[in-house]
Amino acid sequence: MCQSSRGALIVIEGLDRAGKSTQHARLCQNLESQGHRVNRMRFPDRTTSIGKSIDAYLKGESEQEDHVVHLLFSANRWEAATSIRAAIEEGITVVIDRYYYSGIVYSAAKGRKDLSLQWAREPEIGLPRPDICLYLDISTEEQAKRGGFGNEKYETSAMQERVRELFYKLQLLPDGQDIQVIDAGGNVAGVEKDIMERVEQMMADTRLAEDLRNIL
Ligand code: NYM
Ligand code: MG
Repeated sequence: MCQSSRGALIVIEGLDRAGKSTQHARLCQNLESQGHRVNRMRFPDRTTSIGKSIDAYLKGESEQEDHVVHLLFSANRWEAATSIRAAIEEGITVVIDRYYYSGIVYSAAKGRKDLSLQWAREPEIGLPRPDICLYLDISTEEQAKRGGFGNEKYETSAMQERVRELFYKLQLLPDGQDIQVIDAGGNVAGVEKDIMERVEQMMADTRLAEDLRNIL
């Protein structure tokens, strides 16, 4: 596959237990076997000092006011923004497990009037915009079948149902242009193929747009 001059920014999103980590790993391997240079990332990045505060919050080891934790998640992306941009400009494809879509939706799913989708979007403005966001959709019943939830904050069926509704609502807002829904209820290989087809289509469209820009 011929590479476009800049790398792509690809995001995998979805509910907890949707199979994001598996599909993230497979997509990265598939792109590498096609000759792409790939950087793997995930948010929250729990290794930084901001990430460590988020980790403690998610594990219930510390309390945070809802707006504060929202801003910590956002800051955790901003601290990586320069390196994401640099990688893309160097021709490296960056594949991220969760990004600002989760950021917006999980915070808004708390149901506070003073923490709307719109409010939650504001601190994310200016972060590198993905070429594609693949939203892995599974029903909350399927999610429960996959071994239930862990012990982290947000891992309750009531919260996950609100998150799923808001992922749908987000698709009607401007960020929705970047989101493609993947039915992640099927087998791993089928989901992997669906994802690969969408990514290849996106890359072909990007190359076409670049070629056109070069001609005009
Ligand atoms: N989460 C993740 C947020 O609430 N806001 C964010 O900005 C991001 C990136 O963190 N339940 C939530 C969603 C998950 C939790 O993520 C931990 P993971 O991918 O399960 O480690
Ligand atoms: Mg999780």
